[in-house]
Amino acid sequence: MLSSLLIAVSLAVMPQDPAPAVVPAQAPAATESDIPKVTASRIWKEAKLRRPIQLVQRPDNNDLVYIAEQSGRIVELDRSKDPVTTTTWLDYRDPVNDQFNEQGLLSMAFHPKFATDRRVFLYYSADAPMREVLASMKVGEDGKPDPTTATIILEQPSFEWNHNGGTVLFGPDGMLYLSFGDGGSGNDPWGHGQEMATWLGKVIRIDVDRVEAGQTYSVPADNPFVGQAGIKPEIWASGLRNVWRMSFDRSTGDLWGGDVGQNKWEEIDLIRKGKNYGWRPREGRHPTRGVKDASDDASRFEEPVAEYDHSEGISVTGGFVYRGAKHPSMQGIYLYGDYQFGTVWGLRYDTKANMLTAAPERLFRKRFCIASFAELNDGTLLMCCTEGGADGPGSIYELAPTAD
Ligand SMILES: [Ca+2]
Repeated sequence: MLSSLLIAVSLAVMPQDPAPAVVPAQAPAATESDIPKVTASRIWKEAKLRRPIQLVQRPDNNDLVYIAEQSGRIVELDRSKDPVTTTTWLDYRDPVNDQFNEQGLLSMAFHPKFATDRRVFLYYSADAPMREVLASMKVGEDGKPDPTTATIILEQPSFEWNHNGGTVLFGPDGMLYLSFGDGGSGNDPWGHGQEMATWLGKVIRIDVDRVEAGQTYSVPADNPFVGQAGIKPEIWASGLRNVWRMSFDRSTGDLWGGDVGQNKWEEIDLIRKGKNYGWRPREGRHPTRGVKDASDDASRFEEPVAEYDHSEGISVTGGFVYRGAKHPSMQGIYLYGDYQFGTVWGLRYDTKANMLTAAPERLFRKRFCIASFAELNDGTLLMCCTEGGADGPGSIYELAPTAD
């Protein structure tokens, strides 16, 4: 996320990419946009937060929300109280390594059947050796995670401090999905995005419910590359640089992701089974230079749903499709933003016809850093932000149309 700026600066000496723009596979529909004006209002001002990087709600409780702070602390917020109350739900700052600004506790997810399966899943950076960890922990009778039940499901060694992904979440199929960055540095020097023998630069899909003795997960039989030599069978989609945030559309089941760009293009992708999203031969809809690959062969790659260049933002934060009942005019709109610029856009996309039905529209730009969007059980969309730059205090905002 935020290090896009650092990367962009550190790579300023590299030859600039003169790649010509290619025509998008599907041009935006030429209809008048029906995307309403949307604004963000701060909520829960009493909550004292530091670098909130994700907010999730328990599937079985509408009052309690959980806010993951990058340091490794998780805050439980009771929104049924007025004013809201917060308590430290888990202090995992010791196992979590947040030395550099893309490291830390990066994502969390409750088991979708949390009422009966009391596991919470954490994705975080660890040190010595530097690696990313997916772990689970049981929530005890006292309602808090019990660190003595922590189980490491998988680990991925880090090549660099940056591009660590990642979002952990469950699909409507009950499977666990996790996004890995390309291993870091800049311009994917190891070629991980296209290398199918690594999880780096991929979204993976695993089953944490049907697990044989001695294992921590199983590979679903319908994963796209099961049984293919030289390919990690956990891989669901490839050619991704650093999907910081992704989400499922609760209505259609589509997986949406924001793939953070190098120094030119930020992209929104519909992440589909077995598809290749082009990194590093391509950034957004554009071929890159300096790769031994058919970089102008767009047919091998899945094009983004939307993209924007670095005059409009430098680090995309994937959002959610709004499916709440409260704001009919926002229904079906995919909202996403830019971490560094604080801009939020909305678009509509027909995922069956594979075309935009409302081109990306800039809804607002505010002076905060958008670390994440969040979806409550009732479909309400929120944002986790830091004020006054990346190190400012954390705040939660609610997204709503200015008029319904
Ligand atoms: Ca791409």
